[in-house]
Amino acid sequence: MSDHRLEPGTVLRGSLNAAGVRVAVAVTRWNEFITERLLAGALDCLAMCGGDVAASTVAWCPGAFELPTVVDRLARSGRFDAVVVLGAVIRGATPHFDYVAGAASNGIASIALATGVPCTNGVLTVDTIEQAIERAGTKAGNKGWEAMQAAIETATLLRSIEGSAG
Ligand code: INI
Repeated sequence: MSDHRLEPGTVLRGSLNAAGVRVAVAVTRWNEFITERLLAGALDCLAMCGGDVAASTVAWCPGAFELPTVVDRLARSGRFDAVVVLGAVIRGATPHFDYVAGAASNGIASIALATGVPCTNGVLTVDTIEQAIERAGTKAGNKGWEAMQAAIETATLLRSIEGSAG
């Protein structure tokens, strides 16, 4: 029996219903003062979307440079529908920032494409600690929350595509 749902004109959307969505979070110990708030925001979002916080996996990584290695292992494990990646890279006086931030974001994007597992980017790249604080649950929202929301929406969208394939 053919399935018509991926024919031209099809509109598919993800949802923010996290019931049954298996999530892992990779988070850095570097700038933990910030990243613990990103993690709290992410788990708060998961709970508000009906996800199982107690069943989710949280992997604490040394720094943002190590995130891709850990994210790759989590994504390839087959145990997760999405991996949420959290960190904070704060610019210093040397080019180190650019190498660390670039390695993290390029790595996350490559892993998501290579594995087909949504890996969402909640790694702050900012010039100052104040900018990090603003994005970790104060006046500019919480990027951990946003990364979890994107993970749930993308994972459920992929399910909907798979459920639509004839
Ligand atoms: N790691 C971060 O996660 N954030 C930073 O701001 C940072 N700075 O500024 O250096 C940082 N460096 C450590 C890096 O991620 C690695 O852990 C380290 O280079 C060892 O590989």
